[in-house]
Amino acid sequence: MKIGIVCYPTFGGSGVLATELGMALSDKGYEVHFITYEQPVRLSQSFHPNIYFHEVKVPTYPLFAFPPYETALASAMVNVIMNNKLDLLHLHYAIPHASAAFFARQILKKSGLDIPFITTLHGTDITLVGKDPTYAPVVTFSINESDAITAVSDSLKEETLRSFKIEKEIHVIPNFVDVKRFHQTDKDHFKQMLAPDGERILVHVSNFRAVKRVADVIHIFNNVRKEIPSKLLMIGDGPDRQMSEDLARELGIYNDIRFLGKQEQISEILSISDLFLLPSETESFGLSALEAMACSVPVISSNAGGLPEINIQGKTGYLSDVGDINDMSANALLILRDDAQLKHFKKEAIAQARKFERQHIIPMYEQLYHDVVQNCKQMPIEE
Ligand code: GMT
Repeated sequence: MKIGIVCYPTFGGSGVLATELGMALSDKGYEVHFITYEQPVRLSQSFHPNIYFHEVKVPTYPLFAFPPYETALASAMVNVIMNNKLDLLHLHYAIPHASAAFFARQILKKSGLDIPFITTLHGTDITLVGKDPTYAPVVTFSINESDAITAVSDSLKEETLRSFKIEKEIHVIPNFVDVKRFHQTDKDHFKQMLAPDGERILVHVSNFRAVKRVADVIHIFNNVRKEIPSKLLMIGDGPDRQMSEDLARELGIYNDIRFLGKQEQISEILSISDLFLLPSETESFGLSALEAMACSVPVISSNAGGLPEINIQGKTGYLSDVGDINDMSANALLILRDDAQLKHFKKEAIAQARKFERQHIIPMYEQLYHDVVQNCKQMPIEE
């Protein structure tokens, strides 16, 4: 089967998940065509003979205050589908991918070609951006026009049904992790460099958007650091990075924090970490937390969205109300104070991550692909 994957090519969770999915499918013999404005970051790490990358070019023109990406994307979809005879489009993040796919499909129908599309809802396409009245009518329409809809957690499915008038079933297919790449490896020399006196290492990975509450990360670390020797690794970049660096300086703890920026070898960093912090305002699943758990790192998180579906209270970590920095700090100390306790949480974290191993989850997508392609073949083409 030939599948077109449309996603944001960035370090964000939806793009990472889409890329991991494409790589897993290509390993299973599918031909995968990424259609996006840049090469997806995780794709650049290795060569896959079954994977093609089609760059969406958006020409500028003095008249365009906002170059029409959606139009360029729909045109790219039409060309890639015609040239490569794709069987299916899989869109990650509804905006604007689902409406562009709907448009491309209408164009192709004029040539007697029908191509089904699946929309995977990832998070803020529903919880923040999608609900905005500016986008809501198009988002609702294009989700409903999808041949199948998936959401990455039960929580996101419920929120979608609460916020939009959805006329179709939403299949929950959770995020997954490739434990062959994400597992704890021996990086003691690296740990020695970052924590020379055996300090505990806390870590946060995100795109530093407001929804991630990175200031809470700094405050939690400040509280932990007062009690036990520790270091914090801040991985990623985004709008709130400067603010969090300023806060660290104001609190006088900058020297115990490393702002490492965007990193590709996340599993190596997670391998030396003792605790992952994810105090998000909302989080439909929390792929970064799952990748941390796969590397045996327990998680302190908020209890927002889908996080309770992966982080198990008192087992793989702890969950607190959004913004409850004191509770999160106390929970972090509970895990970090005692070696035996930390070891126990690490064991539970990896056991939980294994439930989301990629070989358990990929077949769910495969089944859906086959059902959707089959249904589409049986339907007459209506313009
Ligand atoms: O919704 C977003 O913020 C976009 C997306 C991204 O590209 O960063 O992240 C979401 O998708 C991930 C993969 O499905 C989930 O694991 C993240 O929890 C989710 N982010 C949020 O809900 C904030």
